[in-house]
Amino acid sequence: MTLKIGVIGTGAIGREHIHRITHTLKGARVVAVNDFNPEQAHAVVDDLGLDAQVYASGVEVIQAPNVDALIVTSSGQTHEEFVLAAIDAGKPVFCEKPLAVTAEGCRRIVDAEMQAGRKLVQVGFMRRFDHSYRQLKQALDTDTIGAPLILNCVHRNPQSPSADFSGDMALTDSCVHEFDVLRWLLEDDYVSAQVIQPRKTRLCNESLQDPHVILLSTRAGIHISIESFVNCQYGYDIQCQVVGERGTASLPEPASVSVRHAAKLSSDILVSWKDRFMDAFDIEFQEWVDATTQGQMNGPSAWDGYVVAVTSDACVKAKHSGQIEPIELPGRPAFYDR
Ligand code: NAD
Ligand code: ISE
Repeated sequence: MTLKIGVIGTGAIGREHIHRITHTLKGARVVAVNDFNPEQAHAVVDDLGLDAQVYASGVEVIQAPNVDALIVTSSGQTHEEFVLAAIDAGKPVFCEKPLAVTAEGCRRIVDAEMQAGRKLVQVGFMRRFDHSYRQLKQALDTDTIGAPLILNCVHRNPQSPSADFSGDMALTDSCVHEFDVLRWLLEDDYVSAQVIQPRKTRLCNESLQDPHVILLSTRAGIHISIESFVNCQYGYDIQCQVVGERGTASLPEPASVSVRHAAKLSSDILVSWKDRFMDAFDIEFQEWVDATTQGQMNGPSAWDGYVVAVTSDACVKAKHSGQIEPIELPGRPAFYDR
């Protein structure tokens, strides 16, 4: 069976995902698209050689009778409306992060999904599908370094990821990937957050605080430090080191040829999330297509999207209060037990 997909949002990542479904993955086909900018949607259909209809609105894509499942890759503030409409139509939906721009919005999605009585939502936290994070998790799961005590993490982008990247987006848009992948890695939840605002780089928009240091504590008492630096200039650099009782384990660096030349030893650093996580996106979507075709939903859930939103809200509060802020989560509903 071929899963027939409707895509809402044909911007940077929408186009990437349409390309991978059409040209790399198996078992799915994009049959319907929409974007706020219809010319762009038509251009994507033409450029990628799709046999797909361009609809005038996202809701029409969701309701199209030949669409089995949805991918929502429009701007973050539109996600809640489209995910709720997909749940209402009883159709599985893959939503890029953030699931919604507020924790309340994520909670409305959680409640609607539970009301529907069936898991329909997956959130685009692709790092869980990345080979290097999976290797790191295996090292922890097999108790190689003993119990984790401290995590030192780095999330650096060469420049602000978009023209509208402002205020607290380092916490609500960028570090959401750490907030998700670290609780998956540790199988733990956060209990408090503190945000430090170091000396600002001069190499970005003056109104932006960059970098940030985010300090999280978990239920088990693990201390996590995340450096977020979205204008680091030199490349796209994701690091994670776990300090355990008997040793340390670090995320493997992306493979690159090691060059010895002119009295220097060098290797490449990637510059974009598209390249750093290309394989992770492919695995994420192939697993989603396969599971959805079988009526299952196994990836990061609406509950995971909600927990991340509660965490980023606490970080925003901590940044502005200068205090250590609690992260208070209600108990996970049995509906989301794995
Ligand atoms: P983008 O601005 O390039 O594309 C967003 C598109 O959504 C635009 O084409 C815009 O016209 C369209 N749009 C806006 N409102 C709409 C509406 N109401 N209906 C239909 N289309 C609408 O942004 P992007 O970089 O592609 O990001 C899109 C989403 O993907 C964001 O939520 C972003 O956080 C997420 N993202 C995730 C990753 C990742 O690593 N997982 C990377 C980049 C972006
Ligand atoms: C972007 O939206 C992503 O999701 C990237 O993975 C992240 O590195 C970047 O900071 C975000 O803005």
